[in-house]
Amino acid sequence: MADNMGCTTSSTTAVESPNVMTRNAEAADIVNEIKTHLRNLPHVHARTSPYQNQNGAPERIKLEDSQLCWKNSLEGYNPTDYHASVLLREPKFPWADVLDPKGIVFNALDQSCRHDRSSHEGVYLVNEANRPMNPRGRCGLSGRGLLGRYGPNHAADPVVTKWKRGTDGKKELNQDGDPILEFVAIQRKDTGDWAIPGGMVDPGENVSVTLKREFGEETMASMELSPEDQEILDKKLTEVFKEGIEIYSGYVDDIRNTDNAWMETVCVNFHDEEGTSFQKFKLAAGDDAGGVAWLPFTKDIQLYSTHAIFIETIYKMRLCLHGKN
Ligand code: RP5
Repeated sequence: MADNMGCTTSSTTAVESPNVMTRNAEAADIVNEIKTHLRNLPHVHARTSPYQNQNGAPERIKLEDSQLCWKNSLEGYNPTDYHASVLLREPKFPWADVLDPKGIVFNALDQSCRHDRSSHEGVYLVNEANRPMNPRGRCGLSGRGLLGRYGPNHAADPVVTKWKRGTDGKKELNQDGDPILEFVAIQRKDTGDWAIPGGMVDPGENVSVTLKREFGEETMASMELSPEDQEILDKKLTEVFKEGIEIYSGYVDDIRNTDNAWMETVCVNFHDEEGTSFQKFKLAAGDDAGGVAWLPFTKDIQLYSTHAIFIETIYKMRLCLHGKN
């Protein structure tokens, strides 16, 4: 795989034919496009009201696209300051900041809690009250909402894919004559949406570990297994998660975002081209998930936050890399 796609090094071909190289370059372009697209897209989910679509939750100030940018002053903008009660409980949860952020150093790795306060988006603004400012602009609500950390709250999204195959092992085709991509999805308990089985990066944790851990917990109920079975599962996952392609790293338009706290993710695709390894996975919804399934990607698929854009990119990239055979 081409390095500029963020791929792990492949152990296979040493010399690639021109045809393969062209396809790799095209696939890299598809992946680069998503970043540009998402960077320029005004956030929408982060403006839905009431907060998290929950009855009784605070209302956000209604904002037009043209009113998001911090550089343009917005007279009378005085949003509700909201921190979910779970964040204010004593003793503090290790994953949550204290209410007053004045001692916190942003845009850097915070050694005190091993939380990375730097952003995939570059340096973000911090206001005079030492509150970080959402890199996509206003959300109509200040505070942290349901998010534990001021500034970026880092997640990782593993997208496990394979081609849909019939009982004869051949790829099934859609109406356009293209193969159908299936991915492992979970149904979120909080919103009921189907989503990529992603989750938060633990303090000091390497993203590659988060990807594997979250997939195990959410789609294989790894937390309910005995320590011996957990070890066996971990070995299996390490094997299939050896090679992935990074699709995106950056801001996520999540309904929990506020003016001062937001989600960011690293989305990585792990693909089973031959349909031999992931087939053996026994899916079982973990604690956080209401359901788990292999879902086929369709153009009109509705998923949590920007997850449908990630899957669409992966579909285009995989078609490009492997053709229609
Ligand atoms: C989304 O929230 C990310 O893309 C990731 O899928 C998810 C992480 O939050 P939890 O699932 O841990 O709530 O923004």
